[in-house]
Amino acid sequence: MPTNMAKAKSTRTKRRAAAAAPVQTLTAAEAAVATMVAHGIDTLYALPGVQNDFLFEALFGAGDRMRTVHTRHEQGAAYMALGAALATGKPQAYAVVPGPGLLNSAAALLTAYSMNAPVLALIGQIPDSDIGRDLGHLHEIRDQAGIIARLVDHSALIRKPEAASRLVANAIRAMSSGRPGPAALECAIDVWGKSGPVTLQAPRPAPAIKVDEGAIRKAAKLLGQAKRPMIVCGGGAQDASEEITALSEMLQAPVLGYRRGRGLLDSRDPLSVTLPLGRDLWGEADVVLAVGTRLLIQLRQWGIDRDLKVIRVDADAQEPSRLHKPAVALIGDAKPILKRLLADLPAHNDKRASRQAEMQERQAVWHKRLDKLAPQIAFLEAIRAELPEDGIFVDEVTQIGFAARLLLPVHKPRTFLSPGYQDNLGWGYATALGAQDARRDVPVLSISGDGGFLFTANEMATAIRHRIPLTCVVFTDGAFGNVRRIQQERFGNRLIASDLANPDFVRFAESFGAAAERVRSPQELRAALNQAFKRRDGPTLIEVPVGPLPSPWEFIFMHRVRGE
Ligand SMILES: Cc1ncc(C[n+]2csc(CCOP(=O)(O)OP(=O)(O)O)c2C)c(N)n1
Ligand SMILES: [Mg+2]
Repeated sequence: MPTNMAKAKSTRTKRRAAAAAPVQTLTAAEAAVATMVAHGIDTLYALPGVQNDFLFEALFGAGDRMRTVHTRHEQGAAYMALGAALATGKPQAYAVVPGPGLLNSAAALLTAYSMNAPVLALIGQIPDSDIGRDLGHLHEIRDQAGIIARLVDHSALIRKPEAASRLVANAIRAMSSGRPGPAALECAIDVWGKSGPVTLQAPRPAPAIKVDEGAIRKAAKLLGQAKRPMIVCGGGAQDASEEITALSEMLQAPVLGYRRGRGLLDSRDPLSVTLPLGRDLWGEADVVLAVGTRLLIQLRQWGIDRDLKVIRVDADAQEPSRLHKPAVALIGDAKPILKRLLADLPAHNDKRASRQAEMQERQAVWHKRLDKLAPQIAFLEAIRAELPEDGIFVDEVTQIGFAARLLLPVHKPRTFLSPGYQDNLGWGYATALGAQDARRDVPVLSISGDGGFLFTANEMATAIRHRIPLTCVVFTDGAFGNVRRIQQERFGNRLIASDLANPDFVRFAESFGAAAERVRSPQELRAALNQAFKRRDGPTLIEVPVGPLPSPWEFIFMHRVRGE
């Protein structure tokens, strides 16, 4: 197109956009809510309080355009937003009062940061002109903005209605541009309700990142000529499952996903591996393509040397060189980068024999050794038999969870939610509740130990109130079992702070109005899950009493296979 024509067209487009966005008189809260709706956020997980009264008034006014799901504790609201974000891949939001409300939600916000999850936190504030004066207002906390700035990369204070829409739009854009992650906006008690002239901001697409063609060619050559290529993927590869599958096939490269990378290559493909086989393969590889992963276990536990060339694909330009200088770093979204790599690779790729039979054999050898975890495996088999392929499994820091990371077959991306490097006990139930709320079309299964479950079990009331059909299985051993086993094995049975007094979990769940039963074997668990997944109007709890379970740690913390 000639330049003058292009200019005329862009002026026309701008004029049309301006015409479509008239100035309206809105409160800051109405502007914030309308902007979230325009950006596809249709649910706010929230717990009210006086600082945010005008926000809830705006939510009431928004009617069906914005659902408000209120929880029983702020950590529940924030974990629910996180679960919804992880299950959908789309931005989600929660709102809480300042001070204790913010701090109650902080573990979930921290987890959203660690997992690069697009969660928007709306946080109340004391009167605008008193912020920072330490006067002792209700819920005042010193330097709230400073605390927030340590938890998220993007934050701002809404000070007038005119700015509200732009600040919300900027926050949502920041949440999914570059390295995704949470954002937070504060707004004072006397600002949410103020009216002013507002131009609602429409969503703008994330800035396109130019793919480095030279780096693509270098990566394609390295991978094409590699004798033992391998792919490692993490949470940043969630949307590139198709490309990873195609690359694996083209290169006959095994794909390692341990927690957040599970399911990117279907577990039924013998090239799809977890730990510990992944570590053996890392020891043999000559070129590794690492997609959306910090590669911490590999570089720190398993080691690195000059014989291994690493190609990093990451949305964050800082990440690839943090621990080790890669041979090639490709910066941007995994999907378009891997698409370009797939287009270039055939020109450089060696003829490759199928590794299917070899990998099948090696998987079988490890499965024999992993049989040490037979009691956990039997329960996981019952779960896999009933949970449909697109059903979502939400992991916890519990014995069955550790085994699931190694052994549960996962068929699709975003169907295995695992808490990343925070590995925070108690994330499970509320995060799963958010996943189930956002994905009503598939069953979601939360697993917990008796320790982790009681962190957010109060949110069963939320499941009842909002008719969220989450199924949870609680494995009860009367202990912080993981801690207890370490005290037995490493500290000569000097048991401290690891035995638990439990409620009757079945009666506990029933008292909320949930369906509940106790089962005593994998067969009984399977039958109970079958019934639970059919129940679509409310939650189910299944308690499974277990004894001490065999330790998985030898398969997780494994010694070095490369370098010094
Ligand atoms: C927020 C948080 N606090 C403490 C821990 C330490 N921790 C790891 S496992 C565990 C015990 C888990 O007990 P339970 O949920 O009953 O699972 P089990 O090991 O008995 O299967 C604890 C306290 C943690 N991971 N996260
Ligand atoms: Mg336990």
